[in-house]
Amino acid sequence: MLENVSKALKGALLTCVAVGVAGSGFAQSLEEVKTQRGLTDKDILAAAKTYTPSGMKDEYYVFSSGGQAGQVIVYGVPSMRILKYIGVFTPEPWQGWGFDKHSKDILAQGKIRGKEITWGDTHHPGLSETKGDYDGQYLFINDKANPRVAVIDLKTFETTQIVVNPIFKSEHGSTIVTPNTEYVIEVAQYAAPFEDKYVPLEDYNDKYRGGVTYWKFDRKKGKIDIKRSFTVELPPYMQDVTDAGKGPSYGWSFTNTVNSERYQGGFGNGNVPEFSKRLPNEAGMSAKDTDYMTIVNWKAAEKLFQQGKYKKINDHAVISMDDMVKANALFLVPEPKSPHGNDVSPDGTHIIVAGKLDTHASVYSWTKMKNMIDSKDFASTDPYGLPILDLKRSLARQVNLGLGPLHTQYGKGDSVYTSLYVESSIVHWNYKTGKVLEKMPINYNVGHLVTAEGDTVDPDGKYLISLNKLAIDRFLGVGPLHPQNHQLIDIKKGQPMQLLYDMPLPLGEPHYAQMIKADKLKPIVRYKKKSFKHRVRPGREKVVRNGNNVTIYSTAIRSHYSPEVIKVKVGDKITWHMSNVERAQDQTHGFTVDGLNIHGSLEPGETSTFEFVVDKEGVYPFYCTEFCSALHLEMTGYLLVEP
Ligand code: K7E
Ligand code: CUA
Repeated sequence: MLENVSKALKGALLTCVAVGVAGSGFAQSLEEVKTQRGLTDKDILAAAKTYTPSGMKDEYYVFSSGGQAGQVIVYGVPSMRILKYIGVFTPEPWQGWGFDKHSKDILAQGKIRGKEITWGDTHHPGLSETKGDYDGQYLFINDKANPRVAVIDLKTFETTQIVVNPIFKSEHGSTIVTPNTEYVIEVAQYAAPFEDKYVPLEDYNDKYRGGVTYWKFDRKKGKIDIKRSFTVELPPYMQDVTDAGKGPSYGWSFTNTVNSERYQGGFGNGNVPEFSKRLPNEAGMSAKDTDYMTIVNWKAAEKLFQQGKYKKINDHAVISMDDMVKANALFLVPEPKSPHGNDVSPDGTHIIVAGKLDTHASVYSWTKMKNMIDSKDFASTDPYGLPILDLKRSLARQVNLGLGPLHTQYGKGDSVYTSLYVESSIVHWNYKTGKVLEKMPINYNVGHLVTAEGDTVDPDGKYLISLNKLAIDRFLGVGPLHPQNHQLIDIKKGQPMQLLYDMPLPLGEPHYAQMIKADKLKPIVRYKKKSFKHRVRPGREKVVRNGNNVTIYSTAIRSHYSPEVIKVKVGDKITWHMSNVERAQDQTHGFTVDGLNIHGSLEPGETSTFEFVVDKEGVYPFYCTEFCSALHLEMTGYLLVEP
């Protein structure tokens, strides 16, 4: 330890030299800085482990949900430097996301029952996988509030598709990918009728439903193939966090299921008769000692789909519970009260479930459960005919971890880390022996955890991030709404966990994140010009009028637009194609026209299109919004609108 500290001190000293003003030597000695700022050796060590000098790059990318911001946050580890907010469900002006035709069209894919939705509640980003390993090609993200999933292309870090779930009214256990990204899994949360119609709560048991949707991913096209996707109908319980099986459990998915009481806010039809009608949901929904894990054989469901054994609801294929049960492909196993986290081990042999209201984590053995499934050895069935496996005989072990265990992440070997929401701690334990190894307090109230490559078949260990809900006293005050706090923790094997860094996140409430080796990603630095249908070549700029329709073909390059003066008439329908004809890396030009709610961010090689009608005569300056050169202010022009 001491040796490490002195090494780190030396590293930090070297850094001091590097940042010192040339010729002036040390501004201050390391000892002076330590004294002045009240830092300990441990602090200096933590700093040296995260400090990333200018030009040095991070080892990992983190893709974090942006929560209610409806976006994805990208940052680097170990520096914790934010790299990007990817506009997904919410317009993002800097990127022009939601302000040009292309991005408006993608956002319009996310309309729900005809209504435009300009926010989202993103929870679980899912990186595409090949053989159970992150492959760095695509990222998926869900919207819990407005049941949708989005596809992000990691070559451009741009959202390329939004798919609305046609039958769910909310969702949560999404987006989970199967080991070869065959499917992107989306799971309903609050039971509701699949059809878009009113059904009284009295019919809850019969007509309200949960479900799990398997969105077929076409990797070549980089798109979800809606026609080859299907939903497995589930009882009107509340389905929750989900994980995909791998190795011996490949072909299966596992979903936590709460409110097996089917309680409905005290107005219900007597599903929990011992409760008076005045009890709130939180009591009625957690009345029973156990809930369920829902086990789905998606390979078998895929077969039923291919055989046409489904009915169409809102033009979407739904496989019935009955058909799934008949195909020996749908099961339940009890879980301790109000389970939340549900995490399949890297080798696919175990599933760790943590129930918020139980101090234990339950380690389920897939071998045991599969044996019971194969020999049709069931303890009972639920009211919908789903076979229920015996709880005790499904468990490998239960381990007492502490108060409010939530989510588990896998480290190296048999090491796992579980967040304890109520205790505000992280517990490190061995899921194969059940031994608790270490507990570490965090600040404060952790939700999910993320480890390096944690959801792959071969996690890296190394780093753990605690995705904390509260920050309370950790940062400078910014009013009653505090930032979230992502705490980076060193979990290198054989050493005690060490807190390295607190990062305030002032965007959304991130729920889950995934951490991927940086060298797996191959982002581009310029667009292939040919990929844009309306590309404008230098020298071919023009304005074409066809009746009331005016099409403008223009280019942008340092430091001018062509053309610079454009005359149109009031009421003209304008289609404005703009190509950034730069080759140089990072030479972005912006584009906006006064008062029309238009904004483009044109990266090198990119063509964007803006469509609008000017319904008032006048003089409309347009200009480049990105400080692109010394003559950036001069990158401007006039749109003259004649009466
Ligand atoms: Cu626990 Cu949406 Cu995964 Cu929040 S969820 S923490
Ligand atoms: Cu182009 Cu400023």
